[in-house]
Amino acid sequence: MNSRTSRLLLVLGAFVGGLALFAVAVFVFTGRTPGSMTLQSAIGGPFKLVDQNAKPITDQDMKGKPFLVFFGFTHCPDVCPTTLFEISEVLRALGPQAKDIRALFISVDPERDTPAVLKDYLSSFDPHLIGVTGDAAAIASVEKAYRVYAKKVPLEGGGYTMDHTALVYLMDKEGHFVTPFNLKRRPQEAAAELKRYL
Ligand SMILES: [Cu+2]
Repeated sequence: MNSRTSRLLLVLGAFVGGLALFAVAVFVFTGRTPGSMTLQSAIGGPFKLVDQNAKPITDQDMKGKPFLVFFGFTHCPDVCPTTLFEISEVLRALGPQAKDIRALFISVDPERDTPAVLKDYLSSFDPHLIGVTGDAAAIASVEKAYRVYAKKVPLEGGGYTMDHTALVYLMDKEGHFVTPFNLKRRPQEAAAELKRYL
């Protein structure tokens, strides 16, 4: 396993560990297993950003349709393109119903990922994908809301890459977190799960 992969696993582990701790804490403090409401409200929330056409996009625009959220950056060498490809396959498997859900790719690298850069990058993937960016403060705030870890890592010889949480979040019509969305299965199966939240 290279250091990059192990770092990503660490990030994933920290996230899952954090959720488990949260669930345990709720259990200890209240003496009952957390209801869906408490876990749902732990992830997600308001945001004010812009899409790949430089149009404003907020959490209010997400109301009424379930949506997927994935945080990443266009310079990502492997995880992001793979994930966006997998999401594209699921959207394709949804057929005409792809218009009834939304899939957001939120940049953790707003310095380089301008709307124009996102638009160009996403032209390689399913057209239903929505690229999202914003100023540093707005991105930091949405990362916090989704409990996303993202950190700049300098590269030898200049430039930088980003370490980041690589989970895909499934959110329901009301914008509540449902579950991390599993893409490691047949696109038809993943699409069938999404249809249950329409
Ligand atoms: Cu990435």
